Amino acid sequence: MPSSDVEEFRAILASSKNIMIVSGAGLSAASGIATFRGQGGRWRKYDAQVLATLSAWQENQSRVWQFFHYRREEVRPAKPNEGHNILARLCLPSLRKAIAPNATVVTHVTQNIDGLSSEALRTITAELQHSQHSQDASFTTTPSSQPWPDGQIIEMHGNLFDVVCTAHDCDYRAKNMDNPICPALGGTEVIVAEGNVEPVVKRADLPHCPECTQLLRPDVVWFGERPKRIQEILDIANKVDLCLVVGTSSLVQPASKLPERVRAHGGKIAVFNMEAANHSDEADFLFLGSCETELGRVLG
Ligand code: BV8
Ligand code: ZN
Repeated sequence: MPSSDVEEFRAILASSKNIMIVSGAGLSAASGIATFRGQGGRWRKYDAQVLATLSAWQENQSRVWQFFHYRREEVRPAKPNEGHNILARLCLPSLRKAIAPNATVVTHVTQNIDGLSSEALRTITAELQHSQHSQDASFTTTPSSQPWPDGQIIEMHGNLFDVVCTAHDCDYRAKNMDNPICPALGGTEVIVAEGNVEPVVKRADLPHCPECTQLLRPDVVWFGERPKRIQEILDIANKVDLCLVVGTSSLVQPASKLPERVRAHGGKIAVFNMEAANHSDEADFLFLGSCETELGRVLG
């Protein structure tokens, strides 16, 4: 039976050396981004999961690009919330030393493709560097003896604003912040959701590679595709002594299997979720509630 004892958890956090965070859509909910399985996880008449698949792409690239254009523009105005900021501070040695003084490697593996965790870390790092320039340089860097960099955010399912060329012999990939990403997609997100009033954007008008003119696709990991940097993630998980599982239904593999890998060698698991989720009954700690408030209350 998982504990919800804050002092017990803080003692484990204080003694942990290698910490992994595994986050999901619940971390970004307070930033106004629909979760996958909550009531917001639908677009027109389609289930978001159905559209996040290679077969949906092969069947109708226009519909998939309209879906991703819709999500790009849903995410664009969103800002990191306090949950993102607390996890970003845990990635920075000088900001975590009061609660995790022994941590030498913190890795944030996010299933989210909204980029908000990376944005929070960039912002807080810049603020820290700015303040360090006015004080001593206690902004430490990772000791070279470390097997992995400290404070990494790994977007294991990619990022909504990354595109990649579909041509097998072209290696074009890029960050693309254009709104709309191509003129033909502009405005399609406002088509009402009857579902059968679906604009058809011609393939020729979808985003194309500037290098080889072939079709571009969102550089995200669809169901059935290999998650990014998965071997590195699995290698790190083998050495983790505390895994924080934040805002995820823990239904999607291989992300949902990471805590099991941590527990296999005696690492501890702490779940922060609005409700009990898959595997949360096997966790060492379970803190139920909104992660944007629970993380602050529990981590101190
Ligand atoms: C792979 C990018 C092989 C695209 C996504 C049968 C059985 C088991 C597994 C499989 C199976 N058939 C196929 C599989 C494998 C499959 C899979 O797991 N399917 C599931 C559905 C059964 N996985 C794959 O295909 C993966 N690839 O396995 O390749 C491989 C493996 C290893 C090594 C080499 C090769 C690829 C999966 C990636 C799919 N792409 N996203 C896009 O976004 O469009 S997944 C997508 O769905 C998200 O990225 C996310 O990962 C997932 C949604 O999950 P959550 O983030 O958990 O969101 P959800 O809404 O479900 O839950 C939110 C939670 O937050 C809820 O619990 C809620 O209560 C809580 N919450 C809400 N608000 C708050 C909150 N908590 C706290 N505070 C709040 N405020
Ligand atoms: Zn190309």
